[in-house]
Amino acid sequence: MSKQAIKVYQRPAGGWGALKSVFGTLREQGVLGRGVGTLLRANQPDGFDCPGCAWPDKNHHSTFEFCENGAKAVAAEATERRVTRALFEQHTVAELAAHDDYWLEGQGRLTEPMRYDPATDRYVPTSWDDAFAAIAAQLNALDHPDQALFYTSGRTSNEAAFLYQLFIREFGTNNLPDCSNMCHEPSGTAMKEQIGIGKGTVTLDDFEHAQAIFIFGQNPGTNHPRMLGTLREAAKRGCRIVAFNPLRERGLERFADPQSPRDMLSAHGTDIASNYYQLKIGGDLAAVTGMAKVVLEAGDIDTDFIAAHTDGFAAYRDTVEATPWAVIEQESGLSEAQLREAAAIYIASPASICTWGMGITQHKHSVATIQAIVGLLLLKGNIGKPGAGACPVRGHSNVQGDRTMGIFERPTPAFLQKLGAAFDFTPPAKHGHDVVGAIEAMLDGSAKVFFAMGGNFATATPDSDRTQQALAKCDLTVHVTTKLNRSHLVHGRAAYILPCLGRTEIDIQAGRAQGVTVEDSMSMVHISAGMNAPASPDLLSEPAIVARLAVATLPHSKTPWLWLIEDYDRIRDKIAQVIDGFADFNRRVHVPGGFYLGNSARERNWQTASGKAMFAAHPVPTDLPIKQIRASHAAPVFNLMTVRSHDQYNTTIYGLDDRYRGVYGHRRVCFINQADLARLGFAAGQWVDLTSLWHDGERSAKRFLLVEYDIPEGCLASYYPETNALVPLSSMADRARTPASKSVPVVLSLSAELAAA
Ligand SMILES: Nc1nc2c(c(=O)[nH]1)N[C@H]1C(S)=C(S)[C@@H](COP(=O)(O)OP(=O)(O)OC[C@H]3O[C@@H](n4cnc5c(=O)[nH]c(N)nc54)[C@H](O)[C@@H]3O)O[C@H]1N2
Ligand SMILES: Nc1nc2c(c(=O)[nH]1)N[C@H]1C(S)=C(S)[C@@H](COP(=O)(O)OP(=O)(O)OC[C@H]3O[C@@H](n4cnc5c(=O)[nH]c(N)nc54)[C@H](O)[C@@H]3O)O[C@H]1N2
Ligand SMILES: [Mo]
Repeated sequence: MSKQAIKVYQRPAGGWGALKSVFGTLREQGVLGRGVGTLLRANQPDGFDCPGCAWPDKNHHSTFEFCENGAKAVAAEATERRVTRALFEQHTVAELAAHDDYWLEGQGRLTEPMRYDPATDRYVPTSWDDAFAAIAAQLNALDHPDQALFYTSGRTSNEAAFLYQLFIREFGTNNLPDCSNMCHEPSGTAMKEQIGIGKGTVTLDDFEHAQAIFIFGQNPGTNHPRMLGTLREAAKRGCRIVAFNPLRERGLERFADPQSPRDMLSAHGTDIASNYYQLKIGGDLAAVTGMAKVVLEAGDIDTDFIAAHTDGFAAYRDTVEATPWAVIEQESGLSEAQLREAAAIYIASPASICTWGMGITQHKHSVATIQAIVGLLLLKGNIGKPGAGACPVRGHSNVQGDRTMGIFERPTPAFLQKLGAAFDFTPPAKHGHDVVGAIEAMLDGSAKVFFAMGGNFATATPDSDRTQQALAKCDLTVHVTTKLNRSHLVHGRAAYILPCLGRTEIDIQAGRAQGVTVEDSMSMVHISAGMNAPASPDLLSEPAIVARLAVATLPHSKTPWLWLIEDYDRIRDKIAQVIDGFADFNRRVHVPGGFYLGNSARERNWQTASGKAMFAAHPVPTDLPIKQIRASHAAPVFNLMTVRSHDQYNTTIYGLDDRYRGVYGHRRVCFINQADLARLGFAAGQWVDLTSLWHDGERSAKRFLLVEYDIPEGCLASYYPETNALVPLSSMADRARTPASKSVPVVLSLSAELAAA
């Protein structure tokens, strides 16, 4: 280990460190000059939507909003580096697969369609027409359309997503797994049932009026850096910000806004969280139950709201009141005094927002936890009034829009009916596979074709070894993509790489530049138009790829596919016909700043089974898998959460540092509490293997550097995706089926070669 591998970061999030990092990235991608120009067009009314996160921006026409990680996402797409046929001539697929993901990403943008040639184990150039004809022939040769799976990652535009789901349903299946299945699926499941809509109820304006903001299981300093600007403004006007997180994430502690001279001149920045609770992994349901107990005890509830707008209150109250403090303290890892303090802030605040991220959704009990958070909000009528509401902070920049467009394996009959009527066909009614179901279907041979619109399925999904076996069993794998990644190398018998335009690039159809649309985390829909020349003249746009594949696959389709993509306004007119909330889409989206889709719960219009908002009674679970496994094991079993470092975008690795957590030059690290190190007789700086324990067997991931860290005892943190091999396929959220990648039961052992040395 080099001396500089671990070094405590003293500075605030943002600030000079962020500026330095942006210019380093632009230089590395060879786009220092053009890159700055490109960045200045991010999130501007005539520019493109930042391909980073889904955090909204003020009316989409503010001054340039600085964000280090958005800049990295833009630079990665606008890079000067290119993958040409030469790379594939030089390397067999087996040789490419021997490189790590950082190297694959570093090769740059793909430039022409490629076909896998089994005779030479190489990808070889092919024409678009040949590729579409061959893929269509294989799709049409299946015994049933349900033997094909069509994955979507959340960068895909509304227009592409709408055409894609239409193509898939005309083809005859609802097998539409998407990245949301691994992400905010529990938020949708919980909120749809409870308040009648699976989306956040707040807008950015609410953050200007909230008196308290509670942030659960989210690391905005890295994953939604523009949220820090919003939080900084809130903190400065006296809003209380309360964080629940096993780690002390720097961005939640303090932030220096690069646009504020005062922040930049101070070594400290602006304080963000006034209260920081380092709870145990998975302890949020217990913590929120504790807070609700205090609120109920104080009687400080909105009885008018509860009477008029909710049901289930009595059973909820009984469940909360019956939960003993001993259980709450034990399961949350926080003291009664700490939870009373947090509850006092909630009680004193006339308008509160709760936000959450993957620290909440990727657990077995995630749906119950989210319903408990929303329950806490309902107690004081904190939904549907200014400055208050529920805010699941989405990941990918258009993951929410893709769902709105029908990327969903369980569509409602009403949606299918409208889609069928608009395009004169009968969509399939049978529900399709989600991500975990798709992997199982490939493993058991019932699915034979895997098609991906973006993403990196082989690496992003749980149980990497089994997922990769699953993909390798397919007859055909196809990836629409911008960059080379592992999923292209873990391929079926036949395989295609179809390179597409990115969001920063000009998309010309029938001689005219086209714009696409996206929906952010707060239901704002706006237009996005690229301004860079395409990375290669041989790229097609995602809508064009879908349309041409549809023409090749569906000879009897009544949809005018090629006419639709000549002018994306035509696609939007169809969206307006099918999707609720999109009436007059073209006119509304061309207004600078776009438009708000609206949110029924925000209007206190509860589209639930009972017509009211629902209090859900969820006892604090005391029998989670980690507990059962601990009970049957002699060695200390840890609860591992798999998180993002500062230098990655999901499976895309930008660099090897995690600056705010003080890690440099390493990704295979394991954060551990000092007392646990002592208990194991291990020391920081040693290398360990991680073995996860599950009822169907053990899984291991080798060689992680132990880093002593301020994390609760019994808890560990490591980076995703290096640890995905440890996540059992069957370990997932109840009801939402999201892989439980924030609670993996593991044991540690010293790495073999080093133990011997
Ligand atoms: N730069 C960058 N931006 C991104 C992404 C990226 O990879 N890079 N990914 C995008 C995507 S798809 C998504 S979904 C979002 C993800 O954004 P986040 O939700 O912030 O993602 P994670 O890094 O997984 O961080 C989870 C946080 O939850 C905490 N945590 C873990 N377990 C628990 C728990 O049980 N309880 C509590 N209270 N906290 C817990 C962790 O310490 C960590 O701070 O970001 C999006 N934006
Ligand atoms: N252990 C563990 N596993 C996790 C998570 C975790 O926290 N822990 N998080 C989960 C979450 S929240 C998510 S969202 C998933 C993410 O899963 P995915 O969305 O499948 O993965 P990404 O890494 O975001 O996909 C990156 C790839 O997308 C392609 N790409 C980039 N831009 C474009 C574009 O404009 N068009 C097209 N067609 N392709 C493009 C590039 O080839 C790039 O390599 O991972 C999940 N997996
Ligand atoms: Mo995500």
